[in-house]
Amino acid sequence: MTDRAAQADLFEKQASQPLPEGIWHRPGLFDPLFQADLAHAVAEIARQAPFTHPRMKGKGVFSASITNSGAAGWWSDERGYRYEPTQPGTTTPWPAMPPIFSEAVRRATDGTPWPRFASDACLINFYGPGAKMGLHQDKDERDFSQPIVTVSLGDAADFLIGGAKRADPSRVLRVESGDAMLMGPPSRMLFHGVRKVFAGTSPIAGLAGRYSLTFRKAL
Ligand SMILES: O=C(O)CCC(=O)C(=O)O
Repeated sequence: MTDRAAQADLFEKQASQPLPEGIWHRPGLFDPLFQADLAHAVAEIARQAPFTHPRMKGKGVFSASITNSGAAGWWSDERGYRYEPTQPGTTTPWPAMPPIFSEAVRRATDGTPWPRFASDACLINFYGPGAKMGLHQDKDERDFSQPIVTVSLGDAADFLIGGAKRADPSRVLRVESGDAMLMGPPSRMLFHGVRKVFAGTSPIAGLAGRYSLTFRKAL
């Protein structure tokens, strides 16, 4: 068996295993109309706070481009990772979270252990051709008892769920437009990333690529 076939075989076996406690994958939670409305809301945010490829602390830039909405926006440059109350280099706040974002979070957390999750920061990643995100932990927030809620829009992607250490084995989960994904305790600090985005699979008219809306309690 080739390495690639062995990996595909492993991923297929993993797909039938239960997810770690605290990880909730809610496929198809949002219908096509709601997805289109979310995508419009993202376009409006991007009009006020354009997508950019953030710089890494070391060399290089992220392959996904980002913008933010809410009281605080996640940012990265030579000073490192952090949340910023205004768009970097300006005194302009990030665009406020539109009501449809709060509604998405409400629906995503309904029936989970975190029904009252109140997000103050939405990081929006855009994955164009070839973009991905390496394994990392989300640790720039103050309260790790709060979950991370991610909504996928556009192209499907392979999401990686690793362990508590970067070198731990990871499993892959296919996420599609309209899915919600929650990472809460005891899995809040697991390494995770995006291995591949499947270009051309977006069901949303006018969206070529993938948005992930990552709601967090940052402050
Ligand atoms: O795009 C995704 O689904 C994951 C995004 C992510 O891990 C992050 O922004 O930290």
